[in-house]
Parts: sequence; C-alpha cells; structure tokens
Amino acid sequence: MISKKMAEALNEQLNKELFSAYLYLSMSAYSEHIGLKGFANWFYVQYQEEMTHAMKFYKYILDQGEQVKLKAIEQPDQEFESPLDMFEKTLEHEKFITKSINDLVDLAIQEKDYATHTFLQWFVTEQVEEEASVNEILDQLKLVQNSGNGLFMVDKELGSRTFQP
Ligand code: OFO
Repeated sequence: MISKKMAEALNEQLNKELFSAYLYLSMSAYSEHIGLKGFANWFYVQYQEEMTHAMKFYKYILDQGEQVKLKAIEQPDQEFESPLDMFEKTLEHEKFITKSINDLVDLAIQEKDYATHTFLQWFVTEQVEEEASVNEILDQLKLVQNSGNGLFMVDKELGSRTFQP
C-alpha cells in the first residue's frame, strides 16, 4: 500500500525512464546514420536497459495495487553535434535522473514508506554505475578529441557492449 502522492511520483518516474529509453534510441539512430556502429550499439544497449528500468517502476506500481498511468513521452533531440556532444548530453541527463531518484527517496522517507524506500535502493546504486560508465567514456572522447584513429578505437570498444537483462 502506497500513498496516492507516491503513486503519482512513481508514474512520473516511469515516464522519465521511458523518455531516457527514447533519448538513447535517438542517439543510437543518429550514430548509425553517421556510420558509428559501435556508438549505435552502446546507445541501443542503453535503450534496452532504460526499458528494463521503466518496467521495474511499471511492475512496482501494479504490485502496490495502484494504477499505471502512461503519459506522453517528450520528443528527444534528433541530431547531435558530435559523439562527444552525445555523451555530454547523456551525462547531463543521467544527473537529472539521479536527482529525480533522490527526490523519490526523500519522499519515501518523509512518508515512512519503507517498501518504496527499499525498492528505490536498486536505482540509487544503478545511478552511480551509470554516471561512472558515462564519465569513463567521456574521458576517452576528450583524450582522442577529433582524431579519426582514436574515434575508431572508441567505436570498436563501444561495439562490444552487450545487454545483460
Ligand atoms: Fe534509468 O537510468 Fe539512465 O536514465
């Protein structure tokens, strides 16, 4: 049993996770369009992960006997200045999501909602990993700057990422 306010906040988060998926799918499509297959793969895996995040919220809301309310998903950017630009925007977005998860934890504490607090801990840990892995790739991209060879190497590495459900 969760409060109506919490159900509404979790539905908002479900929407944000669906937007994350949509944003990374857009980045995957753009990477494919400019011939960076490895980047396209990385963002496609990221899209798949975000869908699993969204579905965790979906299932939790239902498990708590509340209604899932699907809202409109905002249109993501369709074009990006460079691979670096995509990862800068990814980090910026993940920081926004981290803040949003932290706000949900605050609400769970305020409401003494221990079940939701526990449910959210997986996301708290996941956000640390997400930001760390994006930061690592950003560092590599800053190192290679505009070198074609460097970009080729990073693209190769990003091509090896696989989806772990
Ligand atoms: Fe769902 O972690 Fe990224 O957005």
